[in-house]
Amino acid sequence: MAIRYEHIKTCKQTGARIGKLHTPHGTIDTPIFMPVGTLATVKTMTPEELADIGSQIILSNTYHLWLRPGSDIIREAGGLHKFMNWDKPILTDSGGFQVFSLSDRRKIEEEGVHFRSHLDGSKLFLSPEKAMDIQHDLGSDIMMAFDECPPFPAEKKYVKDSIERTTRWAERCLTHHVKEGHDRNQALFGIVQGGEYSDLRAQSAKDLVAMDFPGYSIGGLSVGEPKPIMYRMLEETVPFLPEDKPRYLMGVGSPDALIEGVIRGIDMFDCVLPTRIARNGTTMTSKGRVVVKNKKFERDFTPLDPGCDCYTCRNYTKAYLRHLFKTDEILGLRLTTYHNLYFLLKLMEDIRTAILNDQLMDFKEAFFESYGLNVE
Ligand code: PRF
Ligand code: ZN
Repeated sequence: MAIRYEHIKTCKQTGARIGKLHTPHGTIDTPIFMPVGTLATVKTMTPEELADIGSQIILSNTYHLWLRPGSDIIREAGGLHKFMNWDKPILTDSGGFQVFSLSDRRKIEEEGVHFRSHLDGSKLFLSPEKAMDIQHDLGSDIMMAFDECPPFPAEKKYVKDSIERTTRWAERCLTHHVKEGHDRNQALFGIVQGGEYSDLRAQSAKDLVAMDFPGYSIGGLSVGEPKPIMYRMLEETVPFLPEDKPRYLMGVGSPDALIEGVIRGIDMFDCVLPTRIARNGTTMTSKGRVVVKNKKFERDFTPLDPGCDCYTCRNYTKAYLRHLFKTDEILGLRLTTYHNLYFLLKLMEDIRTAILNDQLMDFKEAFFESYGLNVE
């Protein structure tokens, strides 16, 4: 077994849990947020900086790295860890979701998905076996099964056919993964789908759990549905997942959803949100979002978040950040990205401490009071 989940404690106030996930590249504390490094780089951040702010694991993408530079090149480099100089754990997504979100023309067949490259329009084909082969080349610690993420909303009949195919694909992924002999070094997660339909979520979860994956992802959420639906789907999915395996909610990273997800039993999250909004000058602070380009900061010589002790907040003012963004200076992107990641990683650390002290509900109320309830 490539990974092992060690349960540490369950919060008496909420039922949220803390644990440790042991992987081939080290142990991570859960619940955890994973910064996104789609193209083998978390945009603007060096791996040393990522480690400095407490990143324990990052996410990267099969689809993008397959196209550029090519998974053969990463294999020849000695794997993704060596290629990008990051020696802590890496999780890779399978490409399924990226094919559905980036490519307009695609055809789903039982064998796999035919689609066109979002770069040059060339014809491509991705299958469960291919998605495994690419992730074997990348050498990630945790790999994702090849799934279909239906859009929201979608007809129930469509979603039912889709989860059944996703389950068959998951079986093919597992078979190929084990046959190639990579299951001792790389852990393969199954991905629960089912749209907004509780019974389909339950069916998807049960079918995948019967295959005994070392961890389970929850996909198909945060795709445009209202947040109460996402929270209800978590409540109706998590009870079907084993207690001794990690649970990963894919593509979720707003502070409120992180807290609500942890309360519902989630251990792992990833999202481009903190890094993407940072690059257009939007930051997350203890008092809610701050848009640094705002005219009102022209002469504001105070830090972004006076309560934050990150490098950006210790050394720079809002007026300076605003100036960097107004003049398109690269340092601006680096400083806001640094702060946003620091903020979310610190939030996860505070959540873990609150669980340890059986105080996560109190923490949630205090956080929302300060951050504002109408968020993201
Ligand atoms: N499937 C995969 N990756 C994903 C998702 C999914 O459903 C989502 C949905 N939020 C984000 N990333 N494979
Ligand atoms: Zn800061």
